[in-house]
Amino acid sequence: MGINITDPEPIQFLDADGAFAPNESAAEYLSEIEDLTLEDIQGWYRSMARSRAFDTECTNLQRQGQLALWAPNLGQEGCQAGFAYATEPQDHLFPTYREHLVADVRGVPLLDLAAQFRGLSHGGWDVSDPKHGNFHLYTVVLGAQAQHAQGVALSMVLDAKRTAGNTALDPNEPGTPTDRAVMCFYGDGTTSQGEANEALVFAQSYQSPVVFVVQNNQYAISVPVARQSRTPIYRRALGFGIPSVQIDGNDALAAYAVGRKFMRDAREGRGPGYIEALTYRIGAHTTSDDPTRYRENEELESWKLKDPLRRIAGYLRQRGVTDETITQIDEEAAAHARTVREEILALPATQPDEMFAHVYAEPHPRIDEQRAWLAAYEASFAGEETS
Ligand SMILES: Cc1ncc(C[n+]2csc(CCOP(=O)(O)OP(=O)(O)O)c2C)c(N)n1
Ligand SMILES: [Mg+2]
Repeated sequence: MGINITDPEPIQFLDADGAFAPNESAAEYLSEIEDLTLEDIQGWYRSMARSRAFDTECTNLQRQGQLALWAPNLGQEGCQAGFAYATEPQDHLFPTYREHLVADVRGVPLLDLAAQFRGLSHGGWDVSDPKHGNFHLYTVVLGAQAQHAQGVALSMVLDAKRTAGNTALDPNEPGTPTDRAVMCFYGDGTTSQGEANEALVFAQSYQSPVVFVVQNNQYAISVPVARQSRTPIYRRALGFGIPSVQIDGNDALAAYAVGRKFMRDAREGRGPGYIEALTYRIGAHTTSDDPTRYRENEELESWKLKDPLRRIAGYLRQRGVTDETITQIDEEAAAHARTVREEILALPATQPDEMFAHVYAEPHPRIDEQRAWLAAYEASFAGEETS
């Protein structure tokens, strides 16, 4: 037995070829893109091309043993660009482990991302450094960042209240304008996690300025989204009383327009929002995964036709940007990725022993035991060729 709700069409501005053809669902967001210039959108394309070239390099570097693991974002660049550019400098962003484009836009050096996947750093980057654009650390524990994001959003409410001389936190009062807000990313599979749902309870109760962005890339590793939910994911948030919409996630304009509106609403004290972006992970879940084991080639090919880069490039061409300009942007992106590749190759080798150093402040017998085991294991290879 189903619930009788008619789902509106996912919000879309551009068709698959990049023609500007906003659908009915997009109508109320049209004003959000009024101030955008062609240069702005060309800048988005630059970020998308940069991200794709970097992603391809990192996938290859993992195959060459230079990175321990890589989580590709190939295919998800459209919504990542739109959402990244929809945020303001003072906003805070909480990623999963796949928002490489967003990290780049906010100022996190791509080398820092790669170093983490090489096993060289425990956290990644210094979030308190203003250069890193309030882009928080990658989170592999699914859904944990939803609670962190909601907590930081709630702290923004408390700060605003304190400034106004009112420290009471009353769930019955309307939201508080905060001037800044939080964007929290997670995937379709993560919407089933307890923590992701608990964060929605708190966000709604306290009208926290947080926008949850679900990149529905159709899979949680090998589990298709239909196994997570028999109804569209965006509806989950409606059950919590949180405004929620579904967008074409390969349409950067749609992500920008909706992201901008929801983030502004959050900053103005109108509470949390939830956006489901329908996209597709063209690459593997991570370099440890073989997607041919669980998805059909036809499905992959059909999504490649909706490539977000091709779509924005098509839009730019229709607005008069020349093929030469597009090619030049692509070449700059490839050159940039080669530079990062050289930097990655120059990084020091990992020191596996270091992983035990920061587990506890004090020495611990279990950790000592594991360290000793690793040392003995490594010693067992002594004298072997390691090339
Ligand atoms: C709490 C927790 N459970 C399980 C895992 C193992 N795991 C890593 S990624 C993943 C799938 C996540 O899927 P989704 O939320 O759709 O994000 P995507 O990787 O597709 O971007 C799982 C189950 C984990 N990292 N954390
Ligand atoms: Mg997924």
